[in-house]
Amino acid sequence: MNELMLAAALACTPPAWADTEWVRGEVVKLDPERSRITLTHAPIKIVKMAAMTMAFKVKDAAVLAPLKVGDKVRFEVLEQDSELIVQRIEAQR
Ligand SMILES: [Cu+2]
Repeated sequence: MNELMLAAALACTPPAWADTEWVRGEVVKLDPERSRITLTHAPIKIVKMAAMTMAFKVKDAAVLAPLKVGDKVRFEVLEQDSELIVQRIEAQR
């Protein structure tokens, strides 16, 4: 029974790109050497996370290059291996 329910759940999983969400935030710290960024972020619905300040991994450190601390940004986040990965991020100027 459990296996059947799991199979049904997997069949209903939307494609990965549909699991991303644009979130608003502000840059607190940049760590390109470790491909990480610390952001104060608004609530993230897809993972039911309240607003907070936390570090995210970025898919590619190059996305951090145009950013500086204090920038207001919007970013697209995706949950992968129970870690939140920033796919894209752009400053709102
Ligand atoms: Cu968070």
